[in-house]
Amino acid sequence: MTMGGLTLSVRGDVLVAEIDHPPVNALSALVRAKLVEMLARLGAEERLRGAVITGAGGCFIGGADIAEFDRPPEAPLLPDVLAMIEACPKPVAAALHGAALGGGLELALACDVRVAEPGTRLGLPEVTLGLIPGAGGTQRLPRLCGVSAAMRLIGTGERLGAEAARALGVVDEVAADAVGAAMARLGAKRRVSALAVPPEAPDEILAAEAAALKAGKGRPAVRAALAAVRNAAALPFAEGLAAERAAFLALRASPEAAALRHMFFAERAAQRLPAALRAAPRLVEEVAIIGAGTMGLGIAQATLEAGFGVVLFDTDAGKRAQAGETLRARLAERAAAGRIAPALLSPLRLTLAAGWDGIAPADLVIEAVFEDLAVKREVFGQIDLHAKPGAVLATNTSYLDIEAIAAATARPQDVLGLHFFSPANVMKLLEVVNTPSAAPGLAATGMAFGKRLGKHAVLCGNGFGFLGNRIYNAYRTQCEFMLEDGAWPEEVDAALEAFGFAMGPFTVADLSGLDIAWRMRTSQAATRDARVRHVPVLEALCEQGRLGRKTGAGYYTYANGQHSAGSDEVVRGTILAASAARGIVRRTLEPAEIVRRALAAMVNEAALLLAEGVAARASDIDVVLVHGYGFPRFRGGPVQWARTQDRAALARDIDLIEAATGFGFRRGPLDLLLTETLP
Ligand code: T1G
Repeated sequence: MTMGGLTLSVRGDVLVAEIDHPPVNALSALVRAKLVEMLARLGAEERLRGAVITGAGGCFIGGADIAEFDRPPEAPLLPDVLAMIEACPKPVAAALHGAALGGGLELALACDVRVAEPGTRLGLPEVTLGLIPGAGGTQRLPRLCGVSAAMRLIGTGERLGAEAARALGVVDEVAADAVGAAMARLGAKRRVSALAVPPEAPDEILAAEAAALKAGKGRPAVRAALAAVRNAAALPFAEGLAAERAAFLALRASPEAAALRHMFFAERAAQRLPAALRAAPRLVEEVAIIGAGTMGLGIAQATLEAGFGVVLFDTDAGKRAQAGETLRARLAERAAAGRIAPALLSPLRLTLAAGWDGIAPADLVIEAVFEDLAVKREVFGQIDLHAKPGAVLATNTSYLDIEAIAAATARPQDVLGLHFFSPANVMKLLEVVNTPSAAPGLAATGMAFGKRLGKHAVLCGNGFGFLGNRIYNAYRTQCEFMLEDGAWPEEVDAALEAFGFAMGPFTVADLSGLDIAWRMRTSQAATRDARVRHVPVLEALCEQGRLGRKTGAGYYTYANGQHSAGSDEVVRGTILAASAARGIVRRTLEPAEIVRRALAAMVNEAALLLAEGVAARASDIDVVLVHGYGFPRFRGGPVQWARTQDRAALARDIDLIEAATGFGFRRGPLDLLLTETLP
C-alpha cells in the first residue's frame, strides 16, 4: 500500500516500510507523518512481530529535508518520531543502501537493528550545513562507537563506508540483501539510548576533539557538535538529547547555517542549464590536451583520474616526456594513498602524442597554452586541421575572447571555454564559457564533463574575465584604491582575512606573482583612459624586481617561505608616492570600512554581470567566488552576504566605491541581484 512518501508491505510476519520520497527520501513532514502511521499499524496488528524501514530508489535517506529549515519546524518533529520507534514494543530494523545521512542515519540509530548493503555511505554531515545533528545523533552514535569516533564523524561530517561502519559497531551487518538480513535479525528490542557510552582514555577524546576542531576551523557548529557528543558521556540520555535540540535550534536560526544551506542549493542549481541551452551532451571518452605546462598537466591529471583517456600533446618533446613521467608518478602516488582506484593505472590511459595527428581520436580537445591571443589562435588553427569532425574544441583561457579564438577555426560552433583554476587537479571550480555561435549541446557537454571531473561547473557568458576574474579584479582594484587612500597592504589583508578570506588580496598577489597583472596592465597602458583612476604601485614594485614570493619580495618580503608581518619601507614609500601624486591626504581606514568597500566592489560587479547575462543566475556567482577565490563558504558568497545586509547601508557602500573610483564607474542593478530567486 503506498501512502505517498511511504509504501507498506508485509513479508511473512514483518511489516516492510519503504520510504518513497524522491529524489533522496528526505525526511519531510509528510514522510514523518507516514512513519507515525506505520508505527501505529505495527503496534495494532498482532500478527506483525516487527518492522523493517528501507528506502526506495538510490538511497536509504539523504537526511532531514534541508528545504524545511527556512520555515518553522513542523510536527511531527523528527526527534519525536525517533522516540516513538524506540518506544515501540516491537523491534524495528533499518535496511540501508546508497546513502544514510543526517536524519537518515539518526533514524537508523533509533532502530534496534541496522544492516547496510555494501557501498552504503553513512554520516552525520550537519556541521557542513552550520548545524549539529538535531535528532539524537550526538547522543546515540557515541553509545555505539564511543566518544572519540563520534567526535571525528560528527565534528568533520565525514562519510563512512559500510564495512567501516560495521567495524565501529554503527551497523550490525553488511549484507547484499539488507532487508532480508534485517528481517532475520529482528528479535528483542535493543534501544541504543539505553546503552552505556563505552569508556575511553581521556587523551583519546582530547585528540579526536582537537582534530575535529582543526578540520572544522573552529566554526560554531563544530564546537557545538563536540560539546553535544561530550554530553553523551556526561549526562543522562534525556538531558543530553534536550541540550542537543537546544543547540541545534539555535544554530538552525544562524546566518552561517542559512549561508551554508544557500551554498548547498546554489551548487546544485548551477548544474541546471538555462532552458535554451538544455540539450543532450556529446559523448566524451577521449580527451586531447594541448600544452604540457602546469595547467595542461593539472587538467590531464584531473581528466585521467575521472576515467577518461588522455592524449597529451606539446611541440616540445622534452616537456612531453617529462609530463608523462610526472603524471605517472602523481597517479601512482594518489592510488597508493587510496585517493583514486588502482585500476586507473592498469593501464594508465595516457598517450603522449608526437604530432598534431595524435589528437584526431579525441572527442574533446582542450588547449592549455600560453595566455596570448595570437598564440592561442595559431594553436586553434592547428586543432581545426587535425581534430575529428564533431569534436568539442575548448580553450582554457582565463579572460581572452572565446569568439576571437573560435574565429581561427572553420567550426566556431564547436568552440567552448573551459576555464580551469590552478592547480587544475585540485581546484573544484570550472567556468564553462558559452558563445552565441555555439552549437546545441556544446555547453551541456562542457557542464557534463565538469561534473564527471567532480568539479563545480558554472556556465558563463563570453565577457572579459568571465565571472570570477571580473569580480576579483573589481575587488582587488578597490583594495588598491584603499592603499592610496591610507591603508597598508597588511591592514587590508588582515581585515579581509578576519572576515573569513583564506588570504587577503595582497598576499594572494604575491603568491601568484605580480608579473601576471604587470604584463596585462602594461599591455593596456597605451589605451587606458587617463581619466580612469589607476594605482601604479604594482607596476612600481615590479620595476624594482619585486614580483612577489618567487623573488623574495612583493607587497611583503619573504624569508624561509614566510611572509613578513607587514610591508617594508620600499612598499610604503611607493604607496606614499602614489598617494602624493594623486594629491590624496592619507587617512586611517578601519577594518569595517575596508571590508565593506571590498565587498561592495564584488556585489556591484555581480549585479552588472547578472544584468549583462554573463551570469545565468545570481547564486552561480557565489559558487564561483567560494570555489575559485577563497570567499568564505560560511558567508555563502558575495550575493548571499549582500542579501543579509541592510539595503540602505549597502547602497551607501556603493556610493563610497563610486566616489573612490571616479570616472568610468558603472553602477549595477542591486535590486535585480538581491531579489532574483533560484530558477
Ligand atoms: N534535503 C532536501 N533536498 C535534498 C537533500 C536534503 N537532505 N539532499 C539532496 N537534496 C536534493 C538536492 O538539492 C538535489 O535537488 C537532489 O536532491 C539531488 O541531490 C535532523 C538536521 C544524498 C548523497 O547533508 O549529500 O539531516 O537540484 O545532486 O549527487 O540531524 O544529495 O535535483 O532539485 O546531491 O545523488 C543532512 C545532503 C541534512 C546530505 C545524494 N544531510 N545530500 O547525492 O544528488 S540536515 C545531508 C547529499 C539533517 C538532522 C539534520 C546528496 C546525496 P535538485 P544531489 P546525489
